[in-house]
Order: sequence, then structure tokens, then C-alpha cells
Amino acid sequence: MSPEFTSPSSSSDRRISVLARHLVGVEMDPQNDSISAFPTSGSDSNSAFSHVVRGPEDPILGVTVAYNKDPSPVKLNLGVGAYRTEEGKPLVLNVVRKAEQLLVNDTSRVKEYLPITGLAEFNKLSAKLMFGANSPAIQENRVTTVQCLSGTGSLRVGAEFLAKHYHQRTIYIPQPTWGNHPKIFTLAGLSVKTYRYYDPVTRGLNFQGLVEDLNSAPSGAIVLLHACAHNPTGVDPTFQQWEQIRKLMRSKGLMPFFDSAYQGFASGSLDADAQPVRMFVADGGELLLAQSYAKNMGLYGERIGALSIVCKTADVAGRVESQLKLVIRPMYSNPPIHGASIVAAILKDRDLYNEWTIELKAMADRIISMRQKLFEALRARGTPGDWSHIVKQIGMFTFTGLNSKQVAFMTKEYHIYMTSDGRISMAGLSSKTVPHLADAMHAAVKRVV
Ligand code: KET
Repeated sequence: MSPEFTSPSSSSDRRISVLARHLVGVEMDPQNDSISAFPTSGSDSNSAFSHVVRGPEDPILGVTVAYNKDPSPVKLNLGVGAYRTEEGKPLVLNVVRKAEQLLVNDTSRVKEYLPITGLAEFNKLSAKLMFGANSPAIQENRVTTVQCLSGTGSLRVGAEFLAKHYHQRTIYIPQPTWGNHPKIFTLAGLSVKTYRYYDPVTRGLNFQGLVEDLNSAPSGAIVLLHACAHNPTGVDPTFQQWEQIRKLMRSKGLMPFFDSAYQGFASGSLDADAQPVRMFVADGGELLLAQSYAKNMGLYGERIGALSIVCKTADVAGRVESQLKLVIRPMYSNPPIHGASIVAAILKDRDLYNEWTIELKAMADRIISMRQKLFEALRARGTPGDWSHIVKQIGMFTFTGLNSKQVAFMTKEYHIYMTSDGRISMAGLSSKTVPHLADAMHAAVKRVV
């Protein structure tokens, strides 16, 4: 027994504090002047959870909650990174519909549990998609890939594995980064530090700051890298800079953990967007990779992604996989079958794969055209400031430079919903809504400092 339960003073303290909690808010019975055992309905004082305080909404997903409550017909949700068509509607890719039809028509398919590591075919194809068909690491069986619950789940499983089995518990994440990163890593048991990434003055990469910070990181520390289309800044290193980052990290033995949520969305090409990761795999070193199919296949709600760990030898990879299973089994046992089957059906069929790349390129191109339209609309209004970063930034988001007061103004006066850091999801914009956004940005810049 722990001392907490044996020591009389601590157990009586506990009883007093429980009693005090019960008494707070308990109502007096006006009839007999004693304490009523049955508080009036609506009082939560007899709940075991009455001390629970309301938590804040998520900074990104909470934007959608607020948007849904707004009755305005002109409201616009540019918060969450989710692709919309020119008509402002969510998009299910044609190729996904086709794959689903194939799955439905195949009556040999069953709903048995998948293995703890997920659908084997999906795992193989996912590794190939990122590392390339001729990757020596795959050929040498040095890669273990496990199906996880989209990008978030892959990051979490990878982080739990590192917290248990890696000698360094510190992870460096870029400043700024996706808001969920610090929470995922902290809850998995890692200690989170940041490295400089974005320079608000140039609205570009603070490469010198990044190099300095990684240089002074303790040897062996984990470093979170956005594989492409950095969220929220839309600023990526050049290939030369990636090469310098790679050399620096390898020389210090820093462990790369790539987060790939936007493969295909940066350039429109899956292979081009995989280049930074492939550079790190090509040098024979180890790394982790979290992949998501939420954005590039539009499979947001299917929660489908993968964690890969590239190891030095096949033997190590096998042992690493055995430990990943021990992380996954008590967390959610094994992953869902539907999303993995859709992805596998598309990746293994040449025609479906080609069709996917065309649809993906069309999404990327529509976002690029929105950048041009917004930039021109601001120029036409003579909005003060240099807005060229709107067309220079990459991927789903524009990091506008608007401050939280200006964002609050745009929400209040124009019903435009976005994250308070000034990030706009360009994928949520259409030709019809660009003028409304430009009006709002113009007014915000002119009227709010
Ligand atoms: N990594 C990054 C960089 C990222 O932007 C997201 C999602 C994820 C991982 C996880 O996605 P998943 O759906 O678990 O595969 N970002 C968008 C949605 C969100 O916040 O959940 C966003 O930034 O709007």
C-alpha cells in the first residue's frame, strides 16, 4: 500500500477536502434550516466531475465550430486546411469514388480485424510513394511501415516509440509550426524545444537562425521537419538549403522526424515533393516519417496514414516493428480497414494512380490560381503593404502577416473565419469569394493596427 493510504493524517486530509468539495454549492433547506441532501436540479455539486473546468476550443478545429454557429449568408471558413471546390463544396475525388465502387463490388472482401500494423499492401505502397520505387532502403528491407490513424496518429505512435526506445527525449520543432505538434509530442513523453524557422520581416525562411539552433541542439536530439508545404508559413527550404540541413543533422547525429501531410500539394508533383525525404534516405541514415492521405487524396475523415521508420539494417527494422506493435495494441488495437483499402486500390493500379495525380495537380493548381487572384485583388484595392508573399508561399496556406486583432475584426465585420495567427486556407477560397476576402483584408489593414 502506498503511504497515501496508510498515513492517518493524509487520509483524513483527503476526507476533509472531499467533504469540503461536496459542501461547496450545496443548498440550505429553507424549511428546516439544514443542509439538503438533494441539491435542486441543475446544480452539479453532487457530480464526481463538478471540479472539471471547461477546456478551450482547439485553435484550428474550433474555428469551424464558431463558423458553424454564424447564421450570416456571406460567412467564409478559411480556418481548417480542407480543400473546397470553386463552388465552395468539399470534394470527393473521382478516383476515390471509383476505388470505393471496386471495393463494394468485390464480395470476397470481409470485415475481419486487420493486423496490429494494418493492411500490408497499403504499408508497402505508402513507403514506395514517399521513398521511390527504386529506394535501396526498401529493397534492403530496412524500412518498417505501419498503418496509423492519419498524420496525427502516425506522429503520436512515432513519438511514443521514441519516448520509450530512443536515447534522446528532446524534439525540436520549427517556430512556428502546426499547433498540434507540441501537444502530440509532450503527451507522448518527449520534451519539446523550438528552432527558428520563419522570419516575419522577410516573410521567408530564417535559414541562419535554423542552422544556428540545430547546431546548438544536443547531439542525437530529434528534429521535426515538414516534408513540404510548411504549415502555417508556406515557406520551404530550397534544395540547396535542404542539403545543408541534411549534412548538419547527420554530422550531429540529429534524428529526422518528417511530417508529410501535403505530398503533391506543394508543387503538384508527388515525386518532386518527396525529394527532401529522399535526400535523407539516400545517405543511408535513419529517420521517421509520418504520412497522411487526408489532403492529397481528400480522405480527411477516413483517418488514413502511415508511420515509417527507416533503419540501418533489416534486423533492426524487424525489432523496431515488433515494438511499434506494442505501442499500438493498447492504444487502439489495430487500424480501420476502409481508408487503407481505398489508398491501396489507387496506388497499385496504374490507371487509377495516373488519374489520382491528375486530380491532385488540379487541386494544387486551383490553390495557386487563388493566390494570384487574391494578390491581384489586393493590388487593385491599393491595400497598403507588400503582398507578394501570397503568390510566393507554397501549399494550402497563406501566412498573411495579419495580427490577431485584424483577424478578429475580419471575423466580426466580414464573417471571415481563420486562425488567429493570420493563416488563411487558400483551399477554402473560390473566385466568387476572393473579392469579399480582399475587402475584409483591406479594411483590416486600414482600420486596425
Ligand atoms: N501535419 C501537419 C503539418 C498538418 O497540417 C496536419 C493537419 C496534420 C499533420 C494532420 O492531419 P491528419 O488529418 O491527422 O492527417 N492540418 C490541418 C487540419 C488539422 O489541424 O487537423 C490544419 O492545419 O488545418
